[in-house]
Amino acid sequence: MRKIVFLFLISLVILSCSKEDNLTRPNIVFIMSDDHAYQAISAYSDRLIQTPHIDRLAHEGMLFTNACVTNSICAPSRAVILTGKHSHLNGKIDNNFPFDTTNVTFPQLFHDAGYQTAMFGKLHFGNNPKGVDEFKILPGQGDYYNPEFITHNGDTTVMGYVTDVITDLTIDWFENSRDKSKPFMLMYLHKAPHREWLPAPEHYREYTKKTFPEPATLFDEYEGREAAAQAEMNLRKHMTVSADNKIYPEVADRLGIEEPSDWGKQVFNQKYARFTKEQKKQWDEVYRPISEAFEKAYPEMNDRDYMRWKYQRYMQDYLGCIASVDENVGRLLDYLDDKGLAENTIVVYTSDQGFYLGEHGWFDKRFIYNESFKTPLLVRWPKKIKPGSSSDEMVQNLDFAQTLLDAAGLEIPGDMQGTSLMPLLEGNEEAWNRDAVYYHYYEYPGFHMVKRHYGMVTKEYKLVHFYDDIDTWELYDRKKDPLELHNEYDNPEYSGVVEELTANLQELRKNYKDSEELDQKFIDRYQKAGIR
Ligand code: SGN
Ligand code: CA
Repeated sequence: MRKIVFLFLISLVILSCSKEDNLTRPNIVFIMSDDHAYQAISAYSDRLIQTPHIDRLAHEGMLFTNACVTNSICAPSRAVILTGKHSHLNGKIDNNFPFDTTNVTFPQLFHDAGYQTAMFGKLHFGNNPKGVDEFKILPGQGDYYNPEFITHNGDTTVMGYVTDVITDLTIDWFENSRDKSKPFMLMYLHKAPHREWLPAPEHYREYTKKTFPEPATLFDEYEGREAAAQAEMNLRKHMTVSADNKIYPEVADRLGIEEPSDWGKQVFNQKYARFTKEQKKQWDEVYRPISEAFEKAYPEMNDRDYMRWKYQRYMQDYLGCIASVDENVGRLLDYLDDKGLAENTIVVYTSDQGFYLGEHGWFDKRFIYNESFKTPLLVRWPKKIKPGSSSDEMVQNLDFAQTLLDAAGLEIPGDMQGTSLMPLLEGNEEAWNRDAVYYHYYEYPGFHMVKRHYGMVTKEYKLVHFYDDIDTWELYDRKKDPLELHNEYDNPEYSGVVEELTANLQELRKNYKDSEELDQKFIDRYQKAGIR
């Protein structure tokens, strides 16, 4: 009898502990959008757009002004975030080859530790994310209008605009599927503002009327930067006037505009075909007159005029997409407030990488240059983070898994390669001693033709090696040359810096277990697959 009473008491203690744990362990809302440039968040800069809802996370939490990625492209970045390992170790070096599902991902660890886990929106790879109790994810890149979703119970199409729909699904999960006896780890992942930038009707009506300031480097000629000169990301030359700028294909044909391929017109037609009758009508009301005006103006445009026109069209649609993201982030934050969940929920806002908004004449990402290397990062956790704080430390998406595990008091696997950001979040900068980060991009040859490169970045300098079918080095003095227009690698004044940084870069590669053998292995992979 005594034994039974003892066992009963013990189980009572265990039960109340885990209940207590579940009440005190933080919830997590990990918000990530796709290709959201920090230049398009007003907490960073209000030159282009106001994003009051995303900014709330900075006002009520911490803004990281020097956050960056390890490999600036979608699926690889997501793999780094999930595994806490660099691309060369998790194996997902590019968007082409599949993700190795034997990798341990941080949602699995949360799941195993008793968290309720869910994922809604764009993952980009795989159709059965491990470690999540419930998911509704877009297949591949997904669609802006009337998107399809992959779910536990097969595929489903949801009518509406993707950013609104992903939020509806998320709030619906809170309302109907949440297990209140457990903490939750939710991944709320937007497709927007990915190319080809289709805003919601209320926002294209507004944004197509706006004019935006041009970046200082819109007409960059890439002097001293051979790899940059060879990339295919220039607004005038490589952005399609149909799919990207939404000029009806018959207008482009009448004007005799030669596109890089037929692809642009096909995509325009495919996207248009997805609209309902009402969506087509709304679209035509705004975009027909734009096409008509363009048809009149184009014959008089010189190259510079055409570049400027493309930049404006690009920004109108890109920023129109952001307006929906901001609005929907606001909806979710309000929901957390209403349900009394805000206090002990860590909310992270980030993007899978940064993006060029006309800087260097570009769109897209991939390069180690600032606009695509850096990524937005805002974190709110009222219990631990001082409102309105900021950090300019060099943190990476590589650190996210460890940070969240650490915040939840969970064990961190020894082979993860990042560092927990908890000391920074708690205002303890002295406990942070990273002075350089490592970067490695692989997807070449491929879309936009950005050469393979790796590099090291400190607060002062950036040293880069472009390799494979090119062998060039670049050095930037980040303080003197924030626009990264002057490659100082061959400047004798910097020879000491070059020598020191080259040695440090080799050391960094070694520490992260990257090597020339691995570089070659990944080149061979392309050879074998016939991609080159
Ligand atoms: C698509 C885009 C490219 C983009 C890649 C990768 N073209 O191919 O511009 O670089 O995706 O983007 S698109 O008009 O078809 O979208 S990523 O974010 O998935 O890495
Ligand atoms: Ca992306």
